Amino acid sequence: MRWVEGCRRDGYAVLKGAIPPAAMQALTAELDGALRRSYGESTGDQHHEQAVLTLGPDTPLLAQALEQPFLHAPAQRLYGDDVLGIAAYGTSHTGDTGWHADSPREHPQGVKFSIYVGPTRADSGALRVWPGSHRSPEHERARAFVQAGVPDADVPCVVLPSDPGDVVVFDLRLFHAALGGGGDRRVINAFYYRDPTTPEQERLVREQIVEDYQWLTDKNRGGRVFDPWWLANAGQNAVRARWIDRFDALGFFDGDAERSGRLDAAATPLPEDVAKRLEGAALGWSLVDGSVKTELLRARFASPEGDVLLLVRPTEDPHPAYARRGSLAVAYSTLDCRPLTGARLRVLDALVEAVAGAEDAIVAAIR
Ligand SMILES: O=C(O)CCC(=O)C(=O)O
Repeated sequence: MRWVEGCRRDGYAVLKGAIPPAAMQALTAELDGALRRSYGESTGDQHHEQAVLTLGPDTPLLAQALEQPFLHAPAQRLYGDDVLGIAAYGTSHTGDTGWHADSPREHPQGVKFSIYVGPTRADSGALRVWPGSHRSPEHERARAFVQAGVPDADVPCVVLPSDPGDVVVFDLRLFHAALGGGGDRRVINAFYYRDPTTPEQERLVREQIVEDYQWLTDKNRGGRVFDPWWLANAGQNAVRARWIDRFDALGFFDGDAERSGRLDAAATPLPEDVAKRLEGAALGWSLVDGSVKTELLRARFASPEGDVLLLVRPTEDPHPAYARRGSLAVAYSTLDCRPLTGARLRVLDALVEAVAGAEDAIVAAIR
């Protein structure tokens, strides 16, 4: 069976030797440099990943990778010629990455390409996946299983060992993990979305992209996802030019005042009274920072259970990932890859309840 059919059915594929050794060496050197510039010589803590966006002039090869045939062509085979290249970033993982899916949603449909720059095996951080969990009802079955607190190593899976130059392809809805990885497991990542075709799909893509970019900029310590250099597209790459036009049409840049020119859409820091109410409600957590704009409050909290980014919208938002609390819809995104099960899940859910206690102040802020 061709890999494309396998990937559609099972949610994953490994493209062996897709990147020639010389290109791999150059990409790896860029990744190493970017991680060093951002984090110094230290590797991540246990359970905490380092991440750098790679769409800027400091990493020109990685920035172009999204539109180069070695990644773009497989993405086109999966989702058609108009597939959208959404982001490129590098990571260094330390320790195990627990079971999770990168997206719980059916839209946008998307795929991630992960290129491990060192060899990985079952006992050294190879990606492992739950085949078929990118589709319902297997997705829900896998979710219930991993959230029931089964040890990570006992979750039924297929292990995907890889060598430098291999591209591990997996659907954003597929449950995956990496165990036994030790320190500093470096990965070049790219992800793509199927171009939405209906107004409803466009809306879902727009919503998701706001969260993706927020997540990426948070991981990247505040850097911009689309570096002005990438947007300037000095080399006039036709694929990139089409993506930028499409991103504009879809409203991806709405949260970016500078890019979109829509300054009224920009977020402002949390008003002091809202920050106080949140801090008072979420005892045991410290509010790191936050912002508000129309229909969206973001607040980042720190606790011994890790950092978490909370997104609060009005309750009319039908997004399935949001919990409804009174007139609010609340979602959170953890900022590390520790498993979201058992006690940790309960503590994070309790944070949602606590924050919902400041409902009136939040509603006033995002109105
Ligand atoms: O290598 C790893 O730690 C897994 C990475 C992962 O889960 C991801 O990229 O979503």
